Amino acid sequence: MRAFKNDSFLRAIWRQPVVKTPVWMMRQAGRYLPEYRALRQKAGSFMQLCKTPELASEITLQPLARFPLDAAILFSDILTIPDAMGLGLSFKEGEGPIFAHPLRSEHDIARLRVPTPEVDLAYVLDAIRLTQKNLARQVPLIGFCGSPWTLATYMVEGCANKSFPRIQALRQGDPKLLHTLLDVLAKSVSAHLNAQIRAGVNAVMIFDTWGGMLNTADYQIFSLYYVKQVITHLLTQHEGSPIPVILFTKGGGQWLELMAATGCHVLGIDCQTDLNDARLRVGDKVALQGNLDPAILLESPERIRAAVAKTLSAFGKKPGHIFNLGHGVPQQVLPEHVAVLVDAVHELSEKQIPL
Ligand code: 1CP
Repeated sequence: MRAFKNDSFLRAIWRQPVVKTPVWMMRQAGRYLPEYRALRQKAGSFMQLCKTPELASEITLQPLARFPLDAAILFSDILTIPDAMGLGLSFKEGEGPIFAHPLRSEHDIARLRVPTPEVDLAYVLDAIRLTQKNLARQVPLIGFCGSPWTLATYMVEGCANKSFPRIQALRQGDPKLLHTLLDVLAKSVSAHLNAQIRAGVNAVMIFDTWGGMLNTADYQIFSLYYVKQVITHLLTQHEGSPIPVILFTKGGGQWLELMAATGCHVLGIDCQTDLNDARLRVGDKVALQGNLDPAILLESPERIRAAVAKTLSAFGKKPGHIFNLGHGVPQQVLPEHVAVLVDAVHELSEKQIPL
């Protein structure tokens, strides 16, 4: 295995002892950083940032220049796959994603093809190669995709629509057609993750942001089944290093045992789930990543430190914890507060007394 200057993230994933609990944050590169906002303005659009490897790489590294984070996550988006399938993605400032050609008919779904990542998503792979060069093995780089179900919600709705009327109607009215869509998405996601692995990412994360809206039976049928399909088809190693898989289902706290049985190596834990309870339930089957409430970052440094201490002690001084938020960094957070969080995780975990 090629060494990293700081490998605590990978050590924690494999549940090996670490001196300090590793920490990274979902959306660590993003709108709370003034240097991100400046670059986005210069580039003109979010997609321009994603599609220009030099800019995507620069943004990936922005939070690492400020904070001693233990992992980098590629700056990109889960919706690049539907864009590569021809749906025409754009982001309106403050309004989230919009597709020019959302899926509106059986014909729209039937004609979808699995993209060829090396051609249709080459800009993501170029960004990975450039970022790895710039990172110079300081810390590992995480690649990612959305789950088939989560991608399907955006592709069918056409935009961010938290009540999901169209995908709910499809699920109730034509589940067979929905399965056709999920199947082509599962193949697309595993192809894209494998291409990311070949381009050099050191771990992959699957974001199942909308799995939690399903009932337990439907979660297994429409989300978990396809996540399992994806994981089954992933390269398990690259250039002699094992490639771990992190699975995050927002609102999935009640299904941790099912999620841990997918073949993933880490479960992302949201803030609705108690970390100690999660650890007791999955035992040493997988490592856990999470789960500080992102809203804490809007409070005072003292309260941030206290909340970090609470999260660390909820997990306990055992191997297998990667500190993270329960969801992404809110836009309004002061970068100085993120510095407080990262330092607190490192300092307090080093001093933490075995429970
Ligand atoms: O400047 C801007 O307006 C863009 C804001 C932004 C950012 C910083 C978007 C639009 N995407 C991203 C980057 C991003 N997206 C990353 C980069 C790495 C990092 O974490 O630093 C990642 C991993 C994602 C993943 C992503 N995109 C998810 C899954 C994670 C989650 O938040 O649950 C989802 C659902 C998306 C879709 C998306 N992209 C952007 C927005 C605002 C959204 C959410 C839309 C909605 O509210 O439904």
